[in-house]
Amino acid sequence: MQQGSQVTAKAGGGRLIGEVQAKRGLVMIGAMQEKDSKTNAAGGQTLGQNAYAEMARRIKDWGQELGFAAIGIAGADVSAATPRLMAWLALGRHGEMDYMAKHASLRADPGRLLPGTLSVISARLTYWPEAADAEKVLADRELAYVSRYALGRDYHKTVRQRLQALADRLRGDIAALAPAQPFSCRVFSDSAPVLETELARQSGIAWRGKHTLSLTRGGSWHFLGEIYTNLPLPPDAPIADHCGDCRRCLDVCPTQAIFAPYEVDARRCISYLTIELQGAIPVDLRSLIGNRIYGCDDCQLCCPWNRFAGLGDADFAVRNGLDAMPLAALFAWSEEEFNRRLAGSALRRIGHQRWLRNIAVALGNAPGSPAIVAALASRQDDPSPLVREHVRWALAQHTARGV
Ligand code: B12
Ligand code: SF4
Ligand code: SF4
Repeated sequence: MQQGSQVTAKAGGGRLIGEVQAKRGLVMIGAMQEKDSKTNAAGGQTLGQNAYAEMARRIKDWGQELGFAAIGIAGADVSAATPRLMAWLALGRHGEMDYMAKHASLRADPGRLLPGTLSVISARLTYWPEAADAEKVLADRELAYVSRYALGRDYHKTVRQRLQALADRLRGDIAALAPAQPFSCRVFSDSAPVLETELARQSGIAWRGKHTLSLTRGGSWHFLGEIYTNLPLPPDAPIADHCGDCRRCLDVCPTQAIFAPYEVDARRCISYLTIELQGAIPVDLRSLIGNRIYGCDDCQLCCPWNRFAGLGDADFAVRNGLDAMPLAALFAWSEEEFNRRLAGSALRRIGHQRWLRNIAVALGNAPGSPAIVAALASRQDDPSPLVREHVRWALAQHTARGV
């Protein structure tokens, strides 16, 4: 918690310092600019290479002030990764995530998503919260395991708000340095067809782990976000991959969703089954889900690089005691309670019905105490056929075990 608070204090308190530094930077750049500027067709001044290099340095400083763990710059060409994306889609590994296939061409070409994009500012925001020990919660089958990224505030909004603040500073910088320079930008965090991991890799803020997630020497407990812009910023170099011979993430995955290094079949991933899948969870995978009711962290919990991870941003601090709640208590939440308690949380995205579906599966995997069986029995006549079917399956597990 302490470390997380420090990050936020820096993000807030740094804003003033940042403004002073930014103004100071403008004076220096203004002086430099005479040497490093061009006149465009309209007769206005635009920036030269050195000025863009200086600007890239300022963007990284502002990013740090806003609480980002790292900022890097990539070009707008992701063609190295697109054949694998297309192959993954062709093999149907995206399952029901139609948006992955529907917007593949936009994902494959940043210039189609935002015309004129020349550079991508890629950012990492860390989230590991101070919470109950993850391994202990996973081992206690009466408790619900919620992925550590989803215990606090919904990251989509938080990351984009911070990136927007960064984009606003950039806009101010451009307006002061070269008012004739046309400026366009858009911010994203898991909110549009963007190949985020590939851009993070290219920008040098992470390498791609064998679990396919972005990874650093400080671990993988971070979110990614981007600013697409028409500015020709100088790209950073990718960093080396440090997975080496390790294959722990492949070996621990409960459903063998990582069936080869860098190959995830989403249809088997617990994150997909508990968050993305709309309908029934395939019966053969239910017992492998254990007590994970929203997402899964196993391929990251086992990763040696996460031993070096510190606490993340305070915005992702645990809410509602969700880090170690009894399954039976969560199963009793009415729809009104679910919506009220989870306002502002990513969990709310799945809706009450799928929430109950997931908890029913976990209760079916829990030890057969009378309290667990009674909790399940209380929803035998739930109005939702989806919930009823999962409750029936869960009760049958207990019957088969002789409870
Ligand atoms: C769809 C999606 C999912 C799907 C599919 C996951 C997947 N691995 O593709 C599901 C629902 C399963 C999922 C789960 C999770 N997700 Co997700 N997901 C996404 C999303 C929206 C798109 C990812 C994507 O494009 N997948 C398609 C595949 C084809 O692309 P790819 O993984 O980049 O790599 C492929 C190729 O490019 C190729 N490849 C590329 N380079 C190289 C290099 C070499 C050498 C090789 C061999 C191959 C190779 O290999 C793959 C083909 O199989 C991104 C956000 C975004 N817009 O990018 C978040 C994102 C990747 N997810 C995120 C998170 C946090 C998760 C979970 C950890 C959540 C959880 N705790 O439950 C899990 C982790 C599961 C896992 N091991 O991937 C974060 C990751 C942050 C981080 N540290 O990396 C992201 C970036 C969202 C964000 N903005 O923060 N996710
Ligand atoms: S999130 Fe869980 S199920 Fe998905 S790939 Fe990682 S370990 Fe496997
Ligand atoms: S567990 Fe090992 S192979 Fe998997 S991402 Fe971490 S270092 Fe790489």
